[in-house]
Amino acid sequence: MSNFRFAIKKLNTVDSTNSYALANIDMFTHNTLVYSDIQTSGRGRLNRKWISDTPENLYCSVIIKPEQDYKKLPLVNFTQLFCVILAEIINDLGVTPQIKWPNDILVNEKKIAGILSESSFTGSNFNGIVVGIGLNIGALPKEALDREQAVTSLYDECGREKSREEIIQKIAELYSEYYDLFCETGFSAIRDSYLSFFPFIGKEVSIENGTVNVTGNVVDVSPKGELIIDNGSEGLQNIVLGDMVWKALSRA
Ligand code: BT5
Repeated sequence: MSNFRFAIKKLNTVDSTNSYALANIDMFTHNTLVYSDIQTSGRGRLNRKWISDTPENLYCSVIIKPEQDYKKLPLVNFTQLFCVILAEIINDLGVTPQIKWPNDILVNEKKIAGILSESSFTGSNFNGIVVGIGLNIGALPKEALDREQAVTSLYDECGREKSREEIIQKIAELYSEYYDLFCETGFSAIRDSYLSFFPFIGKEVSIENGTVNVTGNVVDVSPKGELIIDNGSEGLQNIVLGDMVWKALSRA
C-alpha cells in the first residue's frame, strides 16, 4: 500500500518496549515501532522473562491504534499475525521456522523468537494494541533463562549477518501487505502461511493452562486461530489459551 505510514523510534535502554509503549500510548501515532538496544525487564507471558541483554538482537513493540471499532478487530490474533511475518522473514533467509502455537518461533526446535501482544484500555475506551517482538538475530542471550528452553539465533542458524534495521524494514513491508485483509477477516488472512510453518499437525502435544492439562493429537488450527486437538475419549477440543508442550518432532 503506497500510503501506509510506519514510524520508527529507537531507544538505547528501557525496562520493556511493551511497558514503555503502553505507558506512552497517547504520544504515538498508529503504526509506530519502538525498539531498544537493551531491555532491563524484558517480559514474556505470565510474567516470564525475555532475556534482552545484547544489542545484537531485536526487542521491539509495534503500536497499533486502529480507527475501526475494536470489537470488530481480531485482537486475539495479532500475535499470530506477527508470528507469520517473522516466520516468512526467517524462511526467506533460508532457515526453516517452526511456529509453536500460539506465539513462539523455533528453528530446529530451539526458540528464536517470541511475541507478546497486549491491549490497552482506559475504562472501556480502547487505546490500542501493543505487539512486542523479541528475535535473536546476532547472538544468543547471555543471561541464564528462567525455564528450561533450548535457544538459537539467526546467526547461529545461517551464519549470515542481518541488521535489526533490515529486519524491521521487512516487518513493516509484510505488515503493510497483510494489514487490511487481516483486520477484515482475522486469522483466515494468514492461516495458509501459518499452517505452512506449523509442523505439529498429527503430533501428540500437551496443553498446559494453569492447573488444567489436556493431551491429544493436533488436528488443525481453526479459522479463528484456535488449536484443535483430539484427545480420544472427549473428542475434538478447541484450545484458546495455554502453553503447548511436545515430544521431539523428529520422534513424535
Ligand atoms: C514470549 O513469552 O515468548 C514473548 C516474548 C516477547 C518479548 C518481547 S521483546 C520486546 C517486547 N518487550 C517486552 O518486554 N516483551 C516483548 P513466553 O512464551 O512466555 O516465553 C518466555 C520464555 O522464553 C522464557 O521463560 C524463556 O524460557 C524463553 N526466553 C527468554 N528469553 C529468551 C530469548 N532471548 N531467546 C529465546 N528464548 C527466550
